[in-house]
Amino acid sequence: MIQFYYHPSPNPAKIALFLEEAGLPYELVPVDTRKGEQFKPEFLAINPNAKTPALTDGDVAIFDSNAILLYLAEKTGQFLPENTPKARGEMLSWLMFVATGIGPYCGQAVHFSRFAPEKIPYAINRYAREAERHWGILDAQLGKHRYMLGDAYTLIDMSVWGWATRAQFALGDEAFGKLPNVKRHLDEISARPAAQRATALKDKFAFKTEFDDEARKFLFPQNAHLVA
Ligand SMILES: N[C@@H](CCC(=O)N[C@@H](CS)C(=O)NCC(=O)O)C(=O)O
Repeated sequence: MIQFYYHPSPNPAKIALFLEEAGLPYELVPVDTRKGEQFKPEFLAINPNAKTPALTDGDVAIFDSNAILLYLAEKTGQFLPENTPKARGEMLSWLMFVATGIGPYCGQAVHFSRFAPEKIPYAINRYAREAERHWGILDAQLGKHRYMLGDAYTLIDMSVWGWATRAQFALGDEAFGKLPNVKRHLDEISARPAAQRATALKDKFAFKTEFDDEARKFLFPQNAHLVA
């Protein structure tokens, strides 16, 4: 039985969607990152990076959302493009683009605009503009095709969906005005029954919602030495 280490945030959402789409049986294991559960030794043994999502499958332990998506797609043979060098090249390019562009730049855009104790215009501008630029590239791709790789719904669409659900939080309420194709793609996927089940997982546990000093200590441990 797969064990899925979960927190209701964008990267775990991708895996929730895949598991629900594929109909794979799994046990949901909550990791309340605002309470520091990502630093428990038993979780670090699965993900030394101390972040969600992670997954175990028998003797397999795998972390990083896009690696997990590829693992599950290869395991099930589902939501993959055709097995040609051209199609695999495109798939890997977009998978890494979401992993290294969309996720980190959205994360830092949110951090500097909403959570950083000092409002630093240079950092806010740098990450907001780069996040917008990355989303613009996805919007252009989705302007050419219904889905990221063409006519078929694949793991890349799931990877994009995880972050598209939070695009307005990262880029501001007006974000979709400039991203009509991303919005159309988000709405279509969010209406799928599997996406609704994936979204509902957050209600299975009482995750901490307060963003208090304890949460800040666990989410931003690198700042401990800055506090007077
Ligand atoms: N590259 C990782 C990033 C994982 C990540 O940043 N996860 C966030 C939730 S979306 C998290 O667990 N944050 C808690 C923390 O940073 O302590 C992935 O794609 O899985």
